Amino acid sequence: MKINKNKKIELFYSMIRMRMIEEKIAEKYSEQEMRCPVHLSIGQEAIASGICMNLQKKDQVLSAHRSHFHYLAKGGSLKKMISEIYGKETGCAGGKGGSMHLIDIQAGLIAAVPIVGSTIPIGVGLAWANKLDNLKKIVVIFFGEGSTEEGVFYESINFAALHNLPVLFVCENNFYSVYSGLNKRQPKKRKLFNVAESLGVKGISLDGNNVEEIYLKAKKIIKSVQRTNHPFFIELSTYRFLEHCGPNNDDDLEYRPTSEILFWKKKCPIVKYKKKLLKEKVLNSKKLDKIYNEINLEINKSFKFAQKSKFPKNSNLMKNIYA
Ligand SMILES: Cc1ncc(C[n+]2csc(CCOP(=O)(O)OP(=O)(O)O)c2C)c(N)n1
Ligand SMILES: [Mg+2]
Repeated sequence: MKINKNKKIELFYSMIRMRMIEEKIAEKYSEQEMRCPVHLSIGQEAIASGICMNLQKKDQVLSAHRSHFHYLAKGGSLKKMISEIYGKETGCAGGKGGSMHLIDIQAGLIAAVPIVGSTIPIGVGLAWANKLDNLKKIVVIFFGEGSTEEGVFYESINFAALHNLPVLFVCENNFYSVYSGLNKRQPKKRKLFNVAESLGVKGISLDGNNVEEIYLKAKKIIKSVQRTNHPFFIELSTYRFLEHCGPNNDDDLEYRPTSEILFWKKKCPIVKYKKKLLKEKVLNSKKLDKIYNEINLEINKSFKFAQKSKFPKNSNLMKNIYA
């Protein structure tokens, strides 16, 4: 299957926009106006873009602590996201959640929860409810490979297989859980998608930095999940470029070998794709400048909007609490 020129530009635009947004968050974080922790996904853009480009508005997404890209790629509002990070009432969670608790039902981001693994059963439950109600929606659960070390992961995969639920598990394998490498946590030869398969959910592993491959493969998989109501598991290898939590580079801490960092920087999903599109003449420097300017304008407007917005009222403190 081929991707047309407009879709290629859309994929590139979505990735570079997400990166520029997080670069701005990183730049402004030291101003101490964003008072929540931020887990930036720079380096992992291709996954959110490639998968979500295949979703419809009615489809539902869940995420974890590293959630900005999932919200943006699902069509969330940049103004609402930045406002949420600034703790303002105009934020998507009314300013009470911050970066790790993005939620926007209209946009289809049903929950982002930083308890590792916790949104996996929520997503499976949602898919079950959708199936019982005969709603033709797909649920996509994004999680890091660290989540596969939580017991609830196994229970959820089993349940999705048992009840044939329309859910897509998307495991972003960036090989680290905070400072612990996967090679210190799991046996060397294990493939995470094999674990899902052993429990009855079909899976594949993909290069998480190749946006076109992700987009095309996910298109087929999502169609098949919709048609058959069978769950599917995609494992994508990728790398986060910045520290686990915060706006900085932490290469000096040496928990990740320099050769490994260099290897993955060379595989940057955006640099690689830009080169490809320039070569194919889908992009040129004039078009690129137009894209950068447009995105910069949007970002600056959104930050201004967030900074000008009000903090939530004290009287709202106990509202929307589940009890
Ligand atoms: C149940 C639980 N245990 C530990 C933590 C602390 N913690 C926060 S993020 C994180 C790493 C998770 O790694 P992974 O799932 O691979 O996601 P990544 O940060 O690599 O995107 C940990 C251990 C937590 N939030 N929840
Ligand atoms: Mg990880």
